Amino acid sequence: MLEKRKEVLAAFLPEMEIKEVKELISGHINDTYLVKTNKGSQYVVQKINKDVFKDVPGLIRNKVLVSQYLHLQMPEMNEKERQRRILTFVPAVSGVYHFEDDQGEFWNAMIYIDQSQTFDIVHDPTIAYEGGKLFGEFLNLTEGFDTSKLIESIPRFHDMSFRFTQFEAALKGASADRLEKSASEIKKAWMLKDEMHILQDLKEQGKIRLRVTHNDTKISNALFDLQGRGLCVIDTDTVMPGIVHYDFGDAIRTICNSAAEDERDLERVFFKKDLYEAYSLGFLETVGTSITDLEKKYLPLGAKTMTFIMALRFLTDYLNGNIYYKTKYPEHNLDRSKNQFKLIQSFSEKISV
Ligand code: GN1
Ligand code: MG
Repeated sequence: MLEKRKEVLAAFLPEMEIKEVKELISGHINDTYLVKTNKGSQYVVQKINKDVFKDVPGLIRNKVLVSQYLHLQMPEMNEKERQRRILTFVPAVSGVYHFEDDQGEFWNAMIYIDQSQTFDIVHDPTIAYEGGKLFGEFLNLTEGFDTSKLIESIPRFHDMSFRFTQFEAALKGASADRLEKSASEIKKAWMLKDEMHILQDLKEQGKIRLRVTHNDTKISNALFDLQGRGLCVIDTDTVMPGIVHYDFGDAIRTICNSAAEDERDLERVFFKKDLYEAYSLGFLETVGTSITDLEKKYLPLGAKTMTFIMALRFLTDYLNGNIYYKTKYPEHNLDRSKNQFKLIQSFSEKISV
């Protein structure tokens, strides 16, 4: 627990008295804490998972560079306002933005944005619309950022060929029991393979361009104010070069699911078209002219592809014996995968790609 890690707190918040440290249960990868000081200021302090991210200082540099760039894109606001709209990282006393502890773990810190809320499940089209505006704005404002300044925090993160290679390796190593329990999902993965390569082919042919993308735009990575207006895009660990379809698609995957990503009762999992329309409206409003007609045409396929890639990754992790995502029970990843395949089926009944 972070409260016992005085050296971490001292690295980011020297000479501050800590009043409270609370773990924030969010995400499948990192350990995240809310730290309150006696002076009333609040911070998020995070240990970044170094098994998942091989170059954590590089990842933190990515996040800081993109945040600083975004701050420059909103000159009309004062600093306090900007700190509610854009993540603001706190440097360690050493002057860099990461701290390496004596166990070789890496930490980073940022200003906590209070008076805010997140959603795991969306019911209200206004929230979908506001979420669309927020992620569209992120893409629009980062359009001019030079992607050669960014490292790939996870190489080939949304690369379909790579994810299939991992899947095939997992199939070879999986136990008979796991293979049997996931037989139906394995079949579905193979059936969709060609279609799921279309966007990657367009990218590789240079028809869809690389730009800064967030790459983890699940709706719980969007902060809203208490009135439900979009506030800030958070969890920028995976900002790196990508295509707009990754961000559009991952948001749709999570907003338009009637249930949570790991809901086991598949009767309750279906695609909500009204939320799709509301999100798309907001997204197109703010992404503006930073996307081309061709990119626009392929947005629905982006939604299907991103839902698929998560289904495939959850399935792969299940076959591997749950080594990547945090899980609460042995079949958790398989349930997530089934859920995502069900969502694809329901999506396909309602949206043509
Ligand atoms: C992971 O850590 P978190 O929960 O923000 C994953 C995403 C998946 C997501 C599924 C680095 O994100 O790619 O979409 O779980 N992040 C990484 O909920 O693998
Ligand atoms: Mg994340």
